[in-house]
Amino acid sequence: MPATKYRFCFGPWNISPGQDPYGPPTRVDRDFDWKLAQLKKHGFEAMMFHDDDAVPDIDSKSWPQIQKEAKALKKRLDGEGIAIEMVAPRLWFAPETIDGGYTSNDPKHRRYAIERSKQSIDIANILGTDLLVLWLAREGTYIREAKNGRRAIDQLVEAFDAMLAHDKKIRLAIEPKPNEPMDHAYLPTIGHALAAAHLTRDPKRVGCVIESAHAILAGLDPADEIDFACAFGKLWSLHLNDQNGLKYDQDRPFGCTNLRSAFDQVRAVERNGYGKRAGEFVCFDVHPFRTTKEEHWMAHLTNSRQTFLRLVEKARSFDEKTAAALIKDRDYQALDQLVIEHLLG
Ligand code: GLO
Ligand code: MG
Repeated sequence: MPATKYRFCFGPWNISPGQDPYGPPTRVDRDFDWKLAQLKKHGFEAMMFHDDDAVPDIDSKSWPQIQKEAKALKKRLDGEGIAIEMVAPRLWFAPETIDGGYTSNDPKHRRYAIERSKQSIDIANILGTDLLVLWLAREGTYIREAKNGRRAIDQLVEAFDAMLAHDKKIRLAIEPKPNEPMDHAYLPTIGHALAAAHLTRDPKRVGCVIESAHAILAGLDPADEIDFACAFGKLWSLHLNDQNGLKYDQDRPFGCTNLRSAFDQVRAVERNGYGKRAGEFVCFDVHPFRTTKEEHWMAHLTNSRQTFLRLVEKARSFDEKTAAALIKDRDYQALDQLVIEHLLG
């Protein structure tokens, strides 16, 4: 089988201006045109979009207006030869989603979340992608007793069902994350997401997105998460990045903290053939450090891409024969060193 020729992607939010909960931006934010130009210049082939990245101030606009702007964006990106990887309803900014979207205790707010998700599906149709990513940011609670965990699963499934019914072709890719912004999330891992898929009206159209940092925050190995999702044919997008331990979600450059784990993720991607099918991109959900100067603003993305490609070479040149012999002999001590020498060499 021919080797995968990987194609790369990021979202406009990945060129972020540096604010954190303790301080303001450190770089002057740039407009969409600049970000698109950077994406092209650095050899990325696709962009991911929140619904309000595609149509800013979306809640203040009528559907005809939203449609008009989405169509103009599609025309623009087609003209530039840039694919749209997915659309994601940004359900964590609006006043209606303070207590969560699909699992809010207020029925009006749950309705808002579902209607906005359906609208995102209509936008995805205009933008020519069948993938709706659901990062369930506020589907959890800070106070466990404030919500009913059993009812929350029913509400999530009800919301997924409404989306699946709204469009016969749309695929939902759940992006689990165990915490942040919430204390605990209701679908914290890929196992939870894929199990919930089976409660929906059309499990075939519910899959997942794996983000390296989210797996690490759940105490899991991102490479194992990739293999697990692929065993179900459910890895529909991939957010590679890195994370230094159990802290806030760091979205560090891919491989910058744990090169060996990054190597293992690339091996998992390679052995499962992720990236071969149309619409499969390697996305980097990374942010620049707050200290990054404007002139180095793309480095976290270009470095992630370069590290990924270097690790593809490493995965392809790994001495599989020797590794197989060591595995047969149960000499995992030598196998361990074989990997280290290969990465160092
Ligand atoms: C945050 C998530 C976020 C999503 C994005 C797409 O932790 O990783 O960046 O990937 O909003 O839905
Ligand atoms: Mg992500």
